[in-house]
Amino acid sequence: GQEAFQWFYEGRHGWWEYDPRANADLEAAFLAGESKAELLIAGCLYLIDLHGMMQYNKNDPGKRRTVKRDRVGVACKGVAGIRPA
Ligand code: V3L
Repeated sequence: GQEAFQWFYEGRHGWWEYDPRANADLEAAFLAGESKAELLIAGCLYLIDLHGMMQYNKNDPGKRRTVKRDRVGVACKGVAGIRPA
């Protein structure tokens, strides 16, 4: 079927959706079979390990977050730090 997928990163007690542009970049890299993607998010460079399913802050790789690819519409905290109104 035509399932749609969304990428999420870990917050405190829940998941945040990546913003639409970052999500599109991650999905394209994933579908191309790439092992990693680099994203510039709010002036910060992040490495996303698409096999290990982990996001690393390139300025401080100790700052890492679990990521997941899940169905569009699953429960989450909001989009890229913005909670629903
Ligand atoms: N997209 C947007 N902002 C991000 C991302 C991302 N992929 N990764 C990190 N940040 P770090 P709670 C998050 C932000 O990992 O209450 C949430 O979006 C990150 O924002 O050390 O813990 C919320 O805005 C953080 O502010 O590089 O669930 C906020 O945390 C900053 O970059 C609180 O969320 C440093 O993260």
